[in-house]
Amino acid sequence: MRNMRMSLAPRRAVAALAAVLLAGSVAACGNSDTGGGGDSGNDKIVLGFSQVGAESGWRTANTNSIKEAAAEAGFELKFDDAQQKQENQIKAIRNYIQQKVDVIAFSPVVESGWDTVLKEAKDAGIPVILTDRAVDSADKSLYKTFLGSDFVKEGRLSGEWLVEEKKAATGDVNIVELQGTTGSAPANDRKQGFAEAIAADPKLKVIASQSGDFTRAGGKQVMEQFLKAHPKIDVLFAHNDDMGLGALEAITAAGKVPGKDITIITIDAVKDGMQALADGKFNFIAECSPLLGPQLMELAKKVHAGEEVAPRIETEETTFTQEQAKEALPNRKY
Ligand code: GZL
Repeated sequence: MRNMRMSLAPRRAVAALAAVLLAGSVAACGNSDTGGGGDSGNDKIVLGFSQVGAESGWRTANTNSIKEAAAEAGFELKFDDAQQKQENQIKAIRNYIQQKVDVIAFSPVVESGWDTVLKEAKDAGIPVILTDRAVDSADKSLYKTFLGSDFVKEGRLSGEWLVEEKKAATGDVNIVELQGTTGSAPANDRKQGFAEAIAADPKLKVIASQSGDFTRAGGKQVMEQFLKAHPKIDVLFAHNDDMGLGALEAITAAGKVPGKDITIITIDAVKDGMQALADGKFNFIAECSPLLGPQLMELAKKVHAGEEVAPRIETEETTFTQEQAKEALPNRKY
């Protein structure tokens, strides 16, 4: 009998050990900081991303950075292009909530109108990360963090360069401004920063300011209107390279020399903009980095694991003159 018991005992011990190991492995899978998988059932972190659209070279570089970084991090990425429409972004975020993704990230096309859908995500227990653009929600608990640029600083650096560039000018310096998408954080903030900086010199006057929606077509169309309405334009301040590049076509068609007859300042520093700067068609660019992918994935891992993250993480950026663009161009990643 004892032998029987003895013969039974090892089997029971093995069964008990197997049960413990099995329980441990299940627990590890469910709680691992890289586990998750939402409804997809796999153990990858599932990130739902709503992108503004594909309106500019900056946006294309930003999308590439996010997709490449998600693949590198082993995430399952659900990606939606909202074609610059807020209702499409809200629809995408609601889809991600229904699919029970692990983390939601998005670049809000405009600052306002997000509280309802962000509260739905919060009630569903899904952390949200803002990338690139900010929202004006008073309730900061609706998202975990903001990763992106200081747009006011980009506008301010642009204005400060112009103040220095035109300090010896006599008489009024007439400026036209191509604003980004109406209601967007970069448009609001760049306009604010630029205006604050040029207030240092009363000669510098913004005689016209209108949205070109961050696109080349928009920049060309609005610049054509500016040129028809204003015989003396000394400076163009465009909130992004793409609108500046569109404006180049209108300026040359009007028989003026860009970079000489009209001083051109833009923001982003994407390859085509840097080429125009190196070629002397632009005069100054304030950089706005689109390469947010790797930092976004690190943040997504942390918020998914329930770790605290800083409420705002700003990207490192610089500025370029024509000479600096010539030096930097060969090594530009985007
Ligand atoms: C800025 C980004 C802006 C770029 C534009 O972070 O939101 O949107 O400056 C892009 O080129 O369209």
